[in-house]
Amino acid sequence: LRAEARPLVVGAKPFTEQYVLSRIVAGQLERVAATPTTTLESLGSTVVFDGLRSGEIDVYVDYVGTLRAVLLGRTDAPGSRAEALEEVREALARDGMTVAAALGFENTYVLALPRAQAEALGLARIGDLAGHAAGWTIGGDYELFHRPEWQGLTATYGLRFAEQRSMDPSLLYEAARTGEVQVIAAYSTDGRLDAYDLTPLVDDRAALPPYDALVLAGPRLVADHPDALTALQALAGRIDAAAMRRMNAAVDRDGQSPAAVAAAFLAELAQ
Ligand code: PBE
Repeated sequence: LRAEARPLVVGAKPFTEQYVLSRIVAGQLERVAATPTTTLESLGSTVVFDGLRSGEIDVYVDYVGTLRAVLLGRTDAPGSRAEALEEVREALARDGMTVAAALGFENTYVLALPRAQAEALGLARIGDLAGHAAGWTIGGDYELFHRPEWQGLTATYGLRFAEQRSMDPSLLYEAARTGEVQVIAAYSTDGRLDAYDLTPLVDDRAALPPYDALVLAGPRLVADHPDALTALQALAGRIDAAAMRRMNAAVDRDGQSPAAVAAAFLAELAQ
């Protein structure tokens, strides 16, 4: 079998933005580079990165802060956005991987709560939670409470919640609405922050790293598929935070499929 005969494998983590972006990546590879693809979905951050490094996965989207903390084991605060990206780039290159494109937005964790509650209690910054956390439950995805960033965040602000509840990220917003949890660790590009009228609390001590979204290419794609790499590079800077939030909302609020949202994006990109 020639190397080109195996389709390129596109990976995705288990949330809406990843479903949309993996289809954008796959569509771009098929349309521009005429490369067949298959998709492996719903993988955790560690599994999908290990898959990229070992060659089981050829391309997926990850975030600078995630790569730096979870995969490179860095827990200190990065000097700047550019430095964090550079550290990640160098570490990837050592293992034959490359950053094909920075998409143009970041998706950070953001602590948020219903606006009425935030206003009633006068909460605007993460530090303002200090007097409430001991009696509150916080909801988060399946990774956050085990991640170095959570240790850093809670240490920086001296927060200890009564309970940390992990759940599918798509359930967080409803849990905040019903009061099952008092605060959630949402994603900043999620369309439901607005749809559910949630107030994001400001990380004024910069406890969280930057989370710029990167299209990562694995060793086999880098070595054997120059056309595919060029096709991915064309995505650089093409999605800002507002555009990503709109695409996420089209799925989560309006019920469109990730495939339809990706197709509409690619049609516009091709013009
Ligand atoms: N994030 C925030 C997480 C999920 C949302 C992008 C930092 C991640 O996948 O690493």
